[in-house]
Amino acid sequence: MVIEQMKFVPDNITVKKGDTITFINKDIVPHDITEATEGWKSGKLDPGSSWRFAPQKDENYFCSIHVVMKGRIKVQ
Ligand SMILES: [Cu+2]
Repeated sequence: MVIEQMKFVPDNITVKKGDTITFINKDIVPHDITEATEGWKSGKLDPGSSWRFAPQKDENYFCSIHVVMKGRIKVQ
């Protein structure tokens, strides 16, 4: 999935347990992925960089740099 124009695209996805998601920052500014309840972070994702994540359960996340950016992962 990608981050572009200040949005996670798609911002709501369903994956199977064991799947790995790759976030690619196609924007011109840095972003991060911050989990909403546990607070862990991807670390800053500079433009053009990517981050891989294998969710084990449903996650709500946002960008701590731009807190209006939000997304949800559902794990089946
Ligand atoms: Cu951001």
